[in-house]
Amino acid sequence: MLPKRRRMRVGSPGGATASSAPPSTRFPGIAIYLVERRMGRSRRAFLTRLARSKGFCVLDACSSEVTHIVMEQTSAEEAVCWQERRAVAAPLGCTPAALLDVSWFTESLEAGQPVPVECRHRLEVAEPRQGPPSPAWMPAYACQRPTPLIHHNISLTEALETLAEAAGFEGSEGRCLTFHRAASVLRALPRPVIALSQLRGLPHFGEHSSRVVQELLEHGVCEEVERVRRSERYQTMKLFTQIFGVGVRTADRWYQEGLRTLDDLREQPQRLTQQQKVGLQHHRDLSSPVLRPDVEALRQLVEAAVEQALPGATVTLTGGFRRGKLQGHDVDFLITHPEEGQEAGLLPRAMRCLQDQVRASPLSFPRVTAGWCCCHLVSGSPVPCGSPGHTCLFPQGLVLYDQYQQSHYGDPAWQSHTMDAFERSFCIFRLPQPPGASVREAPRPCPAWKAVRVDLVVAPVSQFPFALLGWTGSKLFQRELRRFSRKEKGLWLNSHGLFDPEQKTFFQVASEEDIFRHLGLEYLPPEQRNA
Ligand code: DCP
Ligand code: MG
Repeated sequence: MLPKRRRMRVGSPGGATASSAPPSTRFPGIAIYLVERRMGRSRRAFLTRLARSKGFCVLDACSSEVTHIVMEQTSAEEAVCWQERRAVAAPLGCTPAALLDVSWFTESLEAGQPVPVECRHRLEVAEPRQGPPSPAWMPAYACQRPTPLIHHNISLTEALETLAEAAGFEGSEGRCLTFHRAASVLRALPRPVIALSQLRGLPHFGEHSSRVVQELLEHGVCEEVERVRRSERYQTMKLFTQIFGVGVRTADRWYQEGLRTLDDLREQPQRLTQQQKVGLQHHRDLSSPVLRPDVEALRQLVEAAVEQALPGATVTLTGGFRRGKLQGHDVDFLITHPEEGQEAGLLPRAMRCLQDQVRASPLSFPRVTAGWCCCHLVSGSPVPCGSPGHTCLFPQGLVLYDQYQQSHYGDPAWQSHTMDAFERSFCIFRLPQPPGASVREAPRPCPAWKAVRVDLVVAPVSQFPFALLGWTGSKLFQRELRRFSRKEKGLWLNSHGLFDPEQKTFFQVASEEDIFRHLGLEYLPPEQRNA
C-alpha cells in the first residue's frame, strides 16, 4: 500500500469527467479526435478550444463516436498503427474513423466548416491490409492498448481463460496470469485469428498458449481444455468458488475433504461462516447474472439512501457495468462527497436508510417525496415512503446481508493487504422485481424479489479518481496498469493514489484522464479496458 498522504482539495468527480461529454456541434455526423502524441498537450488543448468555439465537435476520448482522427507530423508507419488500433476500438460493423493529417483540421478551421476530405489529407495506407496483423503495433501492457468488450476471438479467449481459471484453482498464479495475458492480447486484435502465423511476434504468446490456439484452429476443440472442463476437480472448484465468501483456498480444502456438491455443504453448516451460509442460502439468485435493469433499480435505491444519509454525496457505477458489460456477478458503486472528510462513516447511515426506507414515516424523512417506497419497483406506481395508509410489500427491508468494514487508510497494520483500505460494505440486497420479471423454477410467493450482490465503496474526493480507475477494472487491466507504472515509470499506483518513491510525493489529480497523462499513457475510456 502507498504511504498515507495529507488531505488535499481537488475538483469534484463530476468536474473530472465533465470534459468527456460530447460538446454540442454545428456539424452533425462529424466528431473529431485530436491525437496528443506529436501535437503536444498544450497545442491539442488550444486547438480543441478553438475548434469548439467554431462549433466543431471535438471529443476528449477516442470513442466509437469519433469519425475523424487527426494526427500531426505522423509517419506512415504510425498511421498504420493507428489504423489498426481504431479497428479495435470501433464496435464490430462500425465504419472506421478517417485518419487524417492536421492539414485537414486547420483548413477546416480556416473555412469555418469541415472541408471535404481529399487524398492528400488521408494518412491511411491506400489498400486495406490483408493477412496477419503486424505485431509491431501490439504493445506489451494491456493498459497501452484498447480492449473492447465485444471482440473477434471469443472461442480462443474462452479456451485460454478456462486454462487460466484452472491454473488459479491449483494456486499457480504465474500460469494463471500467463494464460490471462495471452487471452487479453487476442481480445485486443482487430480481426479473427485464422492462421497460427498471425500470432508471430505478439506479446505473451508462449509455446503453451500457441499450441492451444493451433489445436483450436485445426480441430475446432482443444483436448486439454475439454479435459479440464470435464474434470470433477474443475467443476467442483468452480461451483464452490462461485459461492459468496468462498475463495480458492477454502474451496480446495473442502474438495480435499471429499465435499463435492452444495448439498454436501448444506449438511455441514458448522463448517460455514455466516457469509458463506447466506451465500449458500441465496445461491440460486447469486449465481444467475445481474442484468442492466437490475443495475438501474439498484442505482435508484442506493442514490436515494445515500442522499438521505449525506446530502450532496454522489454515487458512481463502477466495475464491469461501467465498462459496458450487459451482465455481471455483482454491482459496484463508488460513493464520495465534494467536501473531503464528510464522507467518513457514511455507509452505516446509508444502510440504515435502505433498511428503514420501507418503514420510514414522513416525519423521520422530511424530504419524503425524494424517496419512493421500494414498492414502486413492483407495483409500477410510485408511493412516497411512509404514505399514510400505505403498507409496504417489503416490511423486512432491502438489505439481506451487510459486511461492513470501516476505512483502514493510514493504518500501518493494513499496509500488507492487497485490497484497498476504503470504507466498504459487501452486501446482498433484496431487489424487488417488476411485474412480468422471469421467475425461475421454484416461483416465490408474490411479491417477487431476487437476491443481488452489491459492493458499496466510499472514497474521499481527493482519492476518487484513483478509486474509480481501480474499481472500474478489469482486474487484468488494473494489474497491468500498476505493473506498467512500477516497471516503466518507477511510480507506485493503487486505488488510493500515485506515488513517486524518489521524490516522495503524491500526484494530485482531478480525473482518470490526469492519471493516464501522468503515466504517459493515452487515455482509454472504461469500455476499452476490458482486458
Ligand atoms: N477490484 C480489485 N480488487 C479486488 C476486487 C475488485 O481491484 N479485490 C476491482 C477490479 C474489478 C472491479 O474492482 O474489475 C470490480 O470487481 P468485480 O469483482 O465486481 O469485477 P467486475 O465488476 O469487473 O466483473 P463482474 O462483477 O461482472 O464479475
Ligand atoms: Mg462487479
